[in-house]
Amino acid sequence: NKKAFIFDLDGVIVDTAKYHFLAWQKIAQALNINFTHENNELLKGVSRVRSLDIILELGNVQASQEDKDKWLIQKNEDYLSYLVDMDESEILPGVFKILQLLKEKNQGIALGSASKNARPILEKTGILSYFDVIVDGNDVTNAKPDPEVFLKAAQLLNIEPKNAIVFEDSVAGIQAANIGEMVSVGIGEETILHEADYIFKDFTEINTAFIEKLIN
Ligand code: B16
Ligand code: MG
Repeated sequence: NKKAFIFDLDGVIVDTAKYHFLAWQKIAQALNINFTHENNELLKGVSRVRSLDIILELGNVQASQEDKDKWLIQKNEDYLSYLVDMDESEILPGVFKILQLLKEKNQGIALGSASKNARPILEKTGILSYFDVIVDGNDVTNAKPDPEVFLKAAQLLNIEPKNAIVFEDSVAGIQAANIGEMVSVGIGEETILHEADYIFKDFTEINTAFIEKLIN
């Protein structure tokens, strides 16, 4: 059976959260807002615009749209500067093996990410060619937990939502998969991702038998 395997990007394929953190921290510092690693968890899977709002709320800072637009541009320029040196060594453990296995088994492979920088990241890390379909922050109007990004990906693969499997590291992403009536696989901590149908620490914990079970 052909299924749709939909991967989130940040936290699933690569750990770009550390670069998002550095770039947001610069903005926060300039505004005298204390922004910690713990706060950064709140930004996972969340859009760029919403991320800024969360940071401003943390610091109780009100700002004009003009200022916000300026900071959004600054943040992204700084973030992109961290991506310059990215290569395939940044692909998280076990990801290549799973992609290879899915290709061998003729499965549909899609990206479903909130990021507007998804394509260059996949290119730089050398895995773009594995993906039949890419749906990212440039293609959707509703952010996770709205299932739009995953529904679009399944539709482009011509596969029904119930035959789609979503790999996600964020709570909002797991909720999006569940609302879309897809199979949700959490990658990360069980305590955080308990709403997922299945949970693994990382892809090295996912074996061939599990993938075969999903396919059949
Ligand atoms: P950008 P994902 C998300 O990626 C990140 O988790 C989130 O922290 C970030 O704000 C968002 O992408 C937007 O990214 O600024 O590059 O458009 O987990 O949905 O792959
Ligand atoms: Mg993510």
